[in-house]
Amino acid sequence: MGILNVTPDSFSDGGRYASAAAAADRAASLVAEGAAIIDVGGESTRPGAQPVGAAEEIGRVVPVIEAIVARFDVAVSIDTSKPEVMAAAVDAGACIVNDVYALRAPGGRDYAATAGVGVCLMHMRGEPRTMQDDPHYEDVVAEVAAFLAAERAACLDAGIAPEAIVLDPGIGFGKRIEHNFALMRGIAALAALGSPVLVGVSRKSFIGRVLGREVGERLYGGLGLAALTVAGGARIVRTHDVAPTLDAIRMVDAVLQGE
Ligand code: 7PM
Repeated sequence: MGILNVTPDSFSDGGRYASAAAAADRAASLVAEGAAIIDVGGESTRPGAQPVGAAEEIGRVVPVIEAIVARFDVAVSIDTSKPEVMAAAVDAGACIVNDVYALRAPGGRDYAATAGVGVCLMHMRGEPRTMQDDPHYEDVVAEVAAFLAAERAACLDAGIAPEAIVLDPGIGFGKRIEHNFALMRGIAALAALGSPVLVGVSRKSFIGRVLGREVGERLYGGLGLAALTVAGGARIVRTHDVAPTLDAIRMVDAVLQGE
């Protein structure tokens, strides 16, 4: 899953791809590198970020999604928590909803069930503005697994198909570094819940903390984590750097498959 930020304040590539045409060019690169999914996001989920209105978010993402689906045979996911943005994005051609609130907003699950789209359910403790304020867990893997199992069950109850659901531990979302580490060691417990697991580690701050690297210098650290998590059972990796990530996980896959 290649990341395409269309936020003016995005930390890594949003500001530079503010227009729909430029964003579609960036999408072309992600597709050429081998992305199966392009994850389009119009609201920053960075810790401390201010929320964006639905109309503003729709205005950012819809032209980009339309341009991508017109040009490329690739799945588009919409990174949003607002049902009205989900609907506008799906009307524009998105087929997956990637929601850091796991469809908990009123109408979110019902919308996804009716639209028949894929859903990524991510664990987050708190909300982006405050989630990194002193998060605590007794057993982070067990608590995240219990949350994802409950949200998955709620989606099934709402009529979302089991094969439409992906689960995500939400690395960096309301977690200390030791929580992120435990979750990356514990992917198998999440994969055991019965849905494919997605992980997002690309360029995240804990890589910078361990290695002493700025955001543009975290690729190799992220590749190590992509390999680790795929070896642990993750099936989808959300990344800014598709080509190197695909090489890393294809090698892991080749070894584990024995061919
Ligand atoms: C600042 C801090 C800006 C963190 C952006 C981020 C995930 C996601 C994000 C993830 C899923 C980033 C994050 N991370 N969606 N959206 N899983 N499903 O590094 O880990 O891209 S935003």
